[in-house]
Amino acid sequence: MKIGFFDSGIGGLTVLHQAMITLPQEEFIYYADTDNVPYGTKRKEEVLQYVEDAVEFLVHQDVKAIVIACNTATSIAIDTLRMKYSIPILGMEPAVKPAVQKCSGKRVMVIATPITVKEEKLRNLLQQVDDDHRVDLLPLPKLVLFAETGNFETVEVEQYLRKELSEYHLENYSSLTLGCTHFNYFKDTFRRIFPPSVEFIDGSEGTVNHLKNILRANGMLEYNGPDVTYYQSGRLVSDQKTLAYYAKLHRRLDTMM
Ligand code: DGN
Repeated sequence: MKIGFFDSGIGGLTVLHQAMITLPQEEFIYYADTDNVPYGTKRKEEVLQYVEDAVEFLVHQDVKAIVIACNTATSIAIDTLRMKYSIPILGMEPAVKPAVQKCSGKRVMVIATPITVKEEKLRNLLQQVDDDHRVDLLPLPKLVLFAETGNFETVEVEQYLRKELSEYHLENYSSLTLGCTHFNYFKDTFRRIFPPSVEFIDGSEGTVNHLKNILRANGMLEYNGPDVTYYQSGRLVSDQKTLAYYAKLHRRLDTMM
């Protein structure tokens, strides 16, 4: 069975990319809601409806798990989706906790869409992990559209970011948390703007590792996907019984790691 990935546009591809590296045996379906991108500046109720429609579509493709590879959609819809469906539904979360843990007395900047910044989900997370009020939240509403129009490494993008960041003393920050999956496309531009000591943190790896753990715990990891072709003494193995046996061995090895 396949794993469904969803985002308003190309942002979630950055998470899918990570998943393809970590889970090379799996098959994926990627759903981009290109008719309705961007979400981050729309009304909450409207976004909830778009997300519910997309997830319904993926569920009908008979996926075994869904990754909401969008922080904005996660903030608004994850609780509703989890109540509605029994398959694992994973979301994104700005990686604030690791950022605060390793800030060594400096400040932490979190950038995201306006919805993610405003939503209760992020506020609750900050209450749990940001006792010393080290985190600054900055909405960057234009970046998603820049990404969707292929505007990545341009003067316009750099000027926009420099202007939005002009009020901040960037040398006071230990890290920049990318709280929107679209923002990964601008890492090179951020690198030019931020001092070299500022670390960039994004949530893709955390979400994908979580996905792997959930699939493993439910016995749903693939071991005989299209990427492995087996031979026995030069003969292609194509009979289902042997392939199933190899898959069983992989599963066994996996529990031993
Ligand atoms: N990629 C989405 C996120 O992580 O928040 C942005 C969605 C949008 O359309 N603004």
